[in-house]
Amino acid sequence: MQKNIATLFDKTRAVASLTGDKLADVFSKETHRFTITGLSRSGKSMLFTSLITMLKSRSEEGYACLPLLRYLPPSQVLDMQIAPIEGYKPFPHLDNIKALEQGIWPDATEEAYGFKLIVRLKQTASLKRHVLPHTDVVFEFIDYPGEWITDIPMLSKTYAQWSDSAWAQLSSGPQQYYANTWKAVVNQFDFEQAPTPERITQLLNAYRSYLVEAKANGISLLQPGSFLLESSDFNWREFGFTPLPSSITSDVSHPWFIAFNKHFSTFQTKWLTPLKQSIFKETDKQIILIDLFEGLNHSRQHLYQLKETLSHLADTFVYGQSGWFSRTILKKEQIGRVAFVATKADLIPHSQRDNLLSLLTQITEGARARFTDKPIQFEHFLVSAMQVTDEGGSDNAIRYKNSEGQYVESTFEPVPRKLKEMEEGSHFPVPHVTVPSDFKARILAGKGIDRLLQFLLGKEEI
Ligand SMILES: Nc1nc2c(ncn2[C@@H]2O[C@H](COP(=O)(O)OP(=O)(O)OP(=O)(O)O)[C@@H](O)[C@H]2O)c(=O)[nH]1
Ligand SMILES: [Mg+2]
Repeated sequence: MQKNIATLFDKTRAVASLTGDKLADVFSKETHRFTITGLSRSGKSMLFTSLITMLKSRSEEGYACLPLLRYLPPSQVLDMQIAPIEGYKPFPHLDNIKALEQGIWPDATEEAYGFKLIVRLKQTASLKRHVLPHTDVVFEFIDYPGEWITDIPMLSKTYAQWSDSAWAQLSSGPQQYYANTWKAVVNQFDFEQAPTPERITQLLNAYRSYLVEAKANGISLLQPGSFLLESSDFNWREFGFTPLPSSITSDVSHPWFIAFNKHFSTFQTKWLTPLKQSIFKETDKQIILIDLFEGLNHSRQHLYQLKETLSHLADTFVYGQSGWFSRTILKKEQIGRVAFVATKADLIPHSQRDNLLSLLTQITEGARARFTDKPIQFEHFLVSAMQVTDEGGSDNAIRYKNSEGQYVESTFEPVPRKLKEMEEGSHFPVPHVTVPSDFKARILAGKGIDRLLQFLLGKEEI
């Protein structure tokens, strides 16, 4: 471990040479926009925090900490700046670093943040079509609460369709075990009484309790995810709704149907439509972060449920960003590229990485199958925003500080390569790691971010 970190700090590390042509090719577009997509807790904010830390360290301290990033060699870069994006709150990088300094992980995201990375490049002969002495390349990144993404598919449904599908969904899979109280409330609820604000609140609170409990137990497809956030821009306390039994959703004259149908429509027009336009709009590349450890930690059924969620969101990942698909792929006749990234890969020993990658490939199967006839190329890879763990005494072991602050070593059974290899009723215990005090060096030692950047830059050779 020590050795790896030392290598990273070696300023003399050779950076592969670069010709101006390659550079012009990579930066033919001046602004690249990335919405790194991911369910709640998938690791978006930590990835952004690490990315900014790495880039700052690279530009301010001169460390070539992204050695594979050969398209942005320090000799070519005059300056790198992180700047806010108009209309977005600035990404709370310093708050996140302060939290890490105190040994705690950054807070879950509750609203949208943006930042842009402006890379000022030296002009080279082959870039002489530019008159200016330098070229600015702007990368825009948007961070948002993961709970928002699960709601986008609700845009294409009517209230009755959504309600019926939500009801079926909460009655199946591992989530059914958390839905019993909610169902009991509905069974006893008197829908003959008018839907007054008080009664709506009563029903809404019961449904929200289900969402909160299911989320705490590793369930990912929870709609509306926006209702899980305390401080939401959508006023769910006033315009909330819940699924209703099909005997009510099939009766368009039922007062409860009328009330919830109206609220659902407000949710679509006032919240989801602008959300899709501002956050899930066109981007240059699709990167989807996936946390496999929550599922591994719970059960095989949880992983199946995650697979179903990703398949359900496939349209949001690709077609939902229709601008991206039509502009980048159809018009330019390019191959679209979507990267599925398993995060927190430092939580398993190095020897298990291949197994994790194989499992990731199976988890994304359903999502990919939705696009078999489309010109989209999928890639899978593993990333750690921070290399929290160290290698253990054997191939199957890692060392880390546990929640009591003790430095411990854990030996792991192999990560299942396929879902069917995971036995019914078994689970794969994931270590509870704490933020280490040398977190900055461990951010710089994070794995896979350079490959991810390479992917963002659109080069084949990653
Ligand atoms: N070991 C390890 N843990 C990580 C890493 N990245 C994130 N985590 C853990 O995962 C948690 C969630 O990460 P976030 O980056 O906050 O996730 P998010 O996608 O922004 O989540 P929301 O804001 O809720 O949508 C963190 O609090 C850490 O506990 C990593 O690289 N390694
Ligand atoms: Mg976040």
